[in-house]
Parts: sequence; structure tokens; C-alpha cells
Amino acid sequence: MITKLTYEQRITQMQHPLAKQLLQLMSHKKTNLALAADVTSADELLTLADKLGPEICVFKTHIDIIDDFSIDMVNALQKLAKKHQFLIFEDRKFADIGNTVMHQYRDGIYKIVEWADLINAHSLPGQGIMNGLKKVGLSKQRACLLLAQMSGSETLFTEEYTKKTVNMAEENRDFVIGFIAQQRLTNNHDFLYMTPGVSLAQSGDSLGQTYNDPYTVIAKNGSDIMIVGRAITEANDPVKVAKTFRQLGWDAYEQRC
Ligand code: S5P
Repeated sequence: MITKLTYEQRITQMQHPLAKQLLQLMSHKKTNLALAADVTSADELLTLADKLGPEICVFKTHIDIIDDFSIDMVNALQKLAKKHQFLIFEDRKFADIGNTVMHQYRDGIYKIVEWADLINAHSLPGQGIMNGLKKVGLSKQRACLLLAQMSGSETLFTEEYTKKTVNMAEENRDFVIGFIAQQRLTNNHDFLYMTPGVSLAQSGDSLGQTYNDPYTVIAKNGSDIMIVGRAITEANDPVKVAKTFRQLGWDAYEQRC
């Protein structure tokens, strides 16, 4: 199931413009590192985006944990995304009926669709969740990743659920560009895989998270992008550690190819 194709070779196989753009910037910048910026102030978020922007392809937010959220903050984040060439991914994990997720994506104080290139969603509610999100995201050429597996030690995801999630992605290719998963799931090369739960030193945290190293994630399990959070954000020198992850992730990708 593991593809030996390069990111560049896969660009033409992608249907969605954002998937093409992401692969393009990954090959150009030579990075498959996504940052999970799980910080709670606008200042910390923007500082991370500016300092680590040159090292990453995707900046992942949990916008609802920011104490002092403002539209100015996301405007500034969008400027940094342009300056450093990364995509913004709001890790909202939508999981409701179509009508509710439509509002959650478009309205409220966060207005996620206005600034997040990528979002993710659970397949659990069925096709209705796709219809609700597409109603908001399609016209703005946004894209979605489906959660096909999770990194926790006691996740309830089953093989059958994962398969059905892949089917849902195949039926919604105009919006779904890939998966949050722990490994590559199909022989097609036209889905992107992002994998969280990546660390060098730790095997887990005290709240059920489990970790793999970059080589396992990218070379062995065939994922495309590794999502790294606290291993970088809580380091004494986040830039230095991000550079290490970036190099390890890229080496693992080159070995895979
Ligand atoms: O299965 C998952 C899916 C996600 S998106 N497991 C995860 O940990 N995540 C997210 O990845 C999680 O919400 C967090 O933002 C990040 C992992 O952070 P870390 O500090 O453990 O690297």
C-alpha cells in the first residue's frame, strides 16, 4: 500500500486545487512537517506561526482554545501563511448533523470557513455531515480530511468504520482530499494522509495519547504529513527541534521513495 511516488509526481493525480497546492509547496519547501499549535493565546499562536512558518507545510489550530481570539488574529495568521507558504488547518473535528455543522463552519465568532484552508470531520453522522460542510466550503474551494483512525491508546475506531470512512471520502472527492490516520489505507495515490501522535522521546502522555517516530509514520506506515505538537511547542528551542523533525521527516520520505 505504500507509495514510492514523490510528492511532485502525485500533484497531477490530485483533483482538488488545495491538494495540488499542498503537494507543490511540500516539494518546493522540502517539508512534510505540520505543526499542532495547541497554545492558548493569540500572541503565542502568531509567534509560533512566524518562527516555525519556514519549517512547515501546514499550521494546525484548535481555535476554540485561544483565550483572546479575534478576527484580527486570524487575519494576521493568514498573512503569515502567505509569507511563509503554509496552509492553515482548523482541527475542528466536526461531528454533527448537516445543518448544525453548516452553522459551526460558517457562523459564530470563529467563522472558520473564512480563514481555514483545511478542516476535518468525523464520518460518524453519515453523508449529511458532508452535505452540510460542502454547502459552506465548496464555493470557497476549501477542503476536508476525514478522521479514519485516531492516535489514542483506547480508540473505539474499528477496521469496518475505517473502511466506511474511506468509502465516504471516495464519494465526496470534490471536498475530501484525504485522511487523518495512522497509516496509508488504500492503494490509490490521490488521497493525502496526515498523522498525529509523533514524538522522538516519548511513547505517550498521561491522557491517552500515543506516539510514533517520524520514520515509522512516513517510511513504514506510508503517511504523507506528520503532525507534531508539544514535542516542538514545549521544547526549550522550538525552532531547533522543528528543524530536527523536518529533517527526519524528509529523510524518511526520501527513503520511502
Ligand atoms: O487521532 C488524533 C487526531 C488528531 S487531529 N490524535 C491527535 O492527537 N490529533 C491532534 O494532534 C490533537 O488534537 C493535537 O492537536 C495534535 C497532537 O498533539 P501532540 O502535542 O500530542 O503532538
